[in-house]
Amino acid sequence: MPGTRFTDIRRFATIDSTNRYLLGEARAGTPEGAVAVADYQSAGRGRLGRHWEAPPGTNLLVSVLLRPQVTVADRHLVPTAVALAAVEAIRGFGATGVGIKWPNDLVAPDGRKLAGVLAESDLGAGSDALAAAVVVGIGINANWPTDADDLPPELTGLAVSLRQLIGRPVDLDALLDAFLLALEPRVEDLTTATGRRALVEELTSTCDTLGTRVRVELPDGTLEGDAVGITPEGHLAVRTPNGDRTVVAGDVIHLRPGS
Ligand code: BT5
Repeated sequence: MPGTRFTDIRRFATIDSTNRYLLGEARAGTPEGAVAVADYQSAGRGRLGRHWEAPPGTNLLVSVLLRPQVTVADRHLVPTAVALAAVEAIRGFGATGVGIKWPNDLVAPDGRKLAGVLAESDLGAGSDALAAAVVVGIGINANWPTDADDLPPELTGLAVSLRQLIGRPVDLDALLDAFLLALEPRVEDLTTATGRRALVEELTSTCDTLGTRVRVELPDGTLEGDAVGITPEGHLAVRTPNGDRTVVAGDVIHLRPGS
């Protein structure tokens, strides 16, 4: 994509996972900016060992290789930058009301999932944390599902496509271009304190989680409360009967509007 760092775009008809591929490339020293796009993934990865589904040729399945100059503490903003870029691209196609379910899912106004983001790091041996690679993949449901009957039982009522939201088929190349163009300035933002503040502000204004009652699955248990804010670091503030808690990472479930 001219005018961006994303000039090395590698296209695959079929691959196991664009994230897996780019992590291998990162270890081999491929510079920042490499992009992998697939028509089909035979082992598309979600978080925590889950799977990402998309029939061949229907959706945007893309990963980018970044070597962000951020400290480990700010690394969670890398997938945030990707999610925000995807929101801008999707809005450019005319979809309204698309928001982010903290931290990185894109959801329609009714809560159905439109896109998911997976960041994987390669800190490497002896890791110079500042130079380490991060591969961020995103699956955007562009043309699948076409309608509510089109989904396997486990995704029924949970997934939605851009095509369903705007009522017309989506050109995947145009969506990829719009996404990479929107991503470039946000990757730049990662490198300065002002830029990172802008990303957190944008996340705050785009985040559907705020004001809802949430259940958060944490590594050491479950937390339930009202999502009341995004901290300056981009973490989720949750008000519980036992006081306010800051969630740095976790799986969030929206229960209902907050009390
Ligand atoms: C995610 O995981 O949402 C991250 C998905 C990242 C996929 C991209 S595609 C390009 C790149 N290469 C990869 O191999 N992966 C990345 P998570 O939050 O764990 O959500 C996974 C869950 O979402 C699954 O367990 C299903 O319940 C659901 N799911 C699977 N496919 C879906 C789809 N197309 N739309 C909506 N939900 C889906």
